[in-house]
Amino acid sequence: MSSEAISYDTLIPNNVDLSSDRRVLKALEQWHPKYIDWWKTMGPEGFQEASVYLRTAVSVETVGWAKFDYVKMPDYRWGILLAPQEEGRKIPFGEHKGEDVWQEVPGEYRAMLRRLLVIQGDTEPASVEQQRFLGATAPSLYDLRNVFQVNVEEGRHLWAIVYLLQKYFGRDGREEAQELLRRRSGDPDVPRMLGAFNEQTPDWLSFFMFAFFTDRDGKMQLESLAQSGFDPLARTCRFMLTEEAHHMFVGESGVGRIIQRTCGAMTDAGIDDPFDIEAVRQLGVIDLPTIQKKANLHYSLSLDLFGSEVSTNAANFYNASLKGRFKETKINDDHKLIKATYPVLKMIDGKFKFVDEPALTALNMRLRDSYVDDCAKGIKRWNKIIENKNIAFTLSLPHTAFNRKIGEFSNFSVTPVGEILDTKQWQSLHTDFLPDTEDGEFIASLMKPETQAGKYANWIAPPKSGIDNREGDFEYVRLS
Ligand code: BYC
Ligand code: FE
Ligand code: FE
Repeated sequence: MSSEAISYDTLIPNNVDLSSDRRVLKALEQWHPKYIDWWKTMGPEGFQEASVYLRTAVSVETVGWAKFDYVKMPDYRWGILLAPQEEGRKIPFGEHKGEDVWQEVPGEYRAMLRRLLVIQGDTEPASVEQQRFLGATAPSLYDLRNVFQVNVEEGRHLWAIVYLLQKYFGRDGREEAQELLRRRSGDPDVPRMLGAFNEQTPDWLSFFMFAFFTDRDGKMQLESLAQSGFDPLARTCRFMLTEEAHHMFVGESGVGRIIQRTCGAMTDAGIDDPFDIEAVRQLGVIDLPTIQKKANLHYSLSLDLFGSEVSTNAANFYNASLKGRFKETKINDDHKLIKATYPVLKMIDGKFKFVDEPALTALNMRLRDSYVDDCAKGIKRWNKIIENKNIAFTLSLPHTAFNRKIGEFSNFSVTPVGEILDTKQWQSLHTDFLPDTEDGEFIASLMKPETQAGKYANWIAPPKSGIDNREGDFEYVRLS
């Protein structure tokens, strides 16, 4: 079977010829009901019977890969879809650079690869768990549909990883697949693996910020894994990235629409001081300084997802040709990093300094730098919206040392502009930088569901255009 055709002859749509791979098909079929169980208990609360206008992948070609239709989420056709195999692909980096890519897992890298897969896989269901209560307060049917689309796709990403685990790791893989359904976001006994995935997503502003900042870590990590010498992983990630683009869109446009509405309401009311928080909140919209605080929070949590700036794990992943750099094949160097160095920001004698480290151990720092650049572009577009309304306010990314729990800066208290504070100063000032209880309560007070087609809650502007080119009053979710 060609890798383009998606087969629907088993319960699990796929382009990996599952019907002739009985062992893996059986393992997946046994896992399926457990997944559905998990989805029904930990997935979107209260909307399992609703008909949602979702897109389902029907091809892995870049054009026309999706079809839109009403689906009840538990009936979504979560499939196993790998991007087409590239003829003659060679390993692009690391010790095995130039060799043919692997179609099986090299024994010496089995443990390392399994670890990478499990960490990646763990984030997917975690985000669904974090978002499970948002349906009750959606600002429109359009937004409701979008969060559900993101959720089913994160579910599919879990399937993607579980397939790799079950196909290439036998019994251990099956055990890991079970564990992926057992851990729970925020549960102190069985938490998810990475910090940001145990945080709450209490409101829609947080959701959009998460989709902008945290899904973007997903994009960067998937880009790095898409370079992998282990070809099935590379191909899986390449297809996941096509879905990730929509998650970025939901995040960026969601925050953008909130900013637009806030600025519009301020202009209409003749308020030109963005720091007159009380006056702005009276309008039933979210003031810009609070939006900045939420950005500070989600950005700093997401920076932690890159791990320590200097990491031997990262060097090992790269040397093993398992995890490359962002746009690896476009970089002009030896792709082995034998003698190369890379500047790493550190705190030395109370001051920030760049220190050259071996480029191999500095790979997390490098990926984080690429991430920061990518985030900055989105911030610029948000600022354009504010500028167009002539409001004197600029959103910005906080200093990379701000509010960190992992890496070089985890023991320091640093403000968004990079001033170093002592613990006492931080205690009295941190609510200036991060959302506090009062901010949370105010935002929560706005979170009332809007379920009439074509209507939007007061605190968010309608989107520029509909999903799948649908008109403004299209019923994206049919509630039952
Ligand atoms: N929280 O050398 P270090 C996505 C652990 S998001 C808790 O500093 P390393 C998505 C680390 O595991 C993308 N623990 O870091 C987004 C290690 O533990 P062990 C997910 C952390 O290993 C939205 C120890 O600390 N994919 O797809 O170089 C919605 C020392 O580690 C954290 C990946 O992350 C943390 N933040 O890099 C849905 C790709 N950071 O081994 C989905 C795969 C580090 O000592 N993962 N630790 O027990 C990796 O490449 C790496 O594991 C990391 C960490 C980049 C995460
Ligand atoms: Fe994902
Ligand atoms: Fe995502």
